[in-house]
Amino acid sequence: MIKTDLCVLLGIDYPIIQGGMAWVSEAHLAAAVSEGGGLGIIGAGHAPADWVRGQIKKAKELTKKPFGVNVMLLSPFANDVIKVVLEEEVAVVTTGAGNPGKYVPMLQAAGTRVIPVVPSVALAKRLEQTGVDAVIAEGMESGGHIGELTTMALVPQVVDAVQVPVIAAGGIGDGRGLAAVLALGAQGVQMGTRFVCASECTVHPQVKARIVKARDRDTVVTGRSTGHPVRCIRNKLTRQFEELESRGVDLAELEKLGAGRLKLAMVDGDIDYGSVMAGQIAGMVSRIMPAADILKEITSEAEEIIRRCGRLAGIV
Ligand code: TUI
Repeated sequence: MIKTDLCVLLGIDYPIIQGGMAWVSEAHLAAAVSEGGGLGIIGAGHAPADWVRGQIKKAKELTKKPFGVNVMLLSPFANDVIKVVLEEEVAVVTTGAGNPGKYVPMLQAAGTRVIPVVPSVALAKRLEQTGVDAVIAEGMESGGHIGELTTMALVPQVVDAVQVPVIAAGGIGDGRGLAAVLALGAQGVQMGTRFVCASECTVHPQVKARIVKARDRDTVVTGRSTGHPVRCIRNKLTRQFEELESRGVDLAELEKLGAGRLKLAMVDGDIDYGSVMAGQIAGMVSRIMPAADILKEITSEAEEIIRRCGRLAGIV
């Protein structure tokens, strides 16, 4: 059994957090991951605060174990979502796509664990000063909105720079990934794409099928010119986006093309013209299985690898 400080900090059995993905990770997935012994996360995305409150209440009905909410800081509703999280006494808040510094004191005061995603050493150090409980160092192998560094390069540099536990994200889809980032000094992993393919995930079945079919080079990054690079599975939409970006069209036109596309894919199942956000490990996901089995499979694989590495190092 792999137990790290992160398991103690969060009261979970496995050092595995499920990424809080907009339009994907709602109460059912979050509760299934938490019930299975990981940390499930409701992804607030751009949703209004009332929707988030409804999902929190549903998750509380489905599990008595701790779960979290991801606050996407580009959302116009981020302030209101934080208020709801405080009122509902959610155990953990993860943040993405920005600096959550101004929210940390109020969340800490309420006893909520705060774990921001950081794409750089600089932001990790700045946020450590504000009192965050851990950081998620997310490499550009991830799906969705990404930074510049790879997980392999980012994680050890963040580990060296901060005292708080570091959770690795981006490019991790199985036990080999978990073992690898433990070797880099991480205390756990966050996985998104692998959990999109959990049986309990309510995303449109076309999205799960597309991920299962994906090969290694099927994701692309668009939006570098807008300052908001996003990794998705290549399709008709990403080709249109690339074409507009190569013509150097203005930001407003690109934003117009992107509007509503994540919901179109994840809820309506349009995998041609919707934004099928997924990480580079999509090519490694070969089947849909219950969240609890994903957690067990990954940790037992990692244990076996660590044992094998121990034998290689002459440790019996
Ligand atoms: O947030 C994510 N992934 C996301 S959010 C999202 S919704 C969206 N849709 C369209 C355009 C943009 C977003 C889809 N996927 N991952 C965590 C993450 N956070 N990745 C990178 C960052 C990040 C970037 C800059 C965190 C902090 C940051 O700070 C900048 C600053 O203010 O210092």
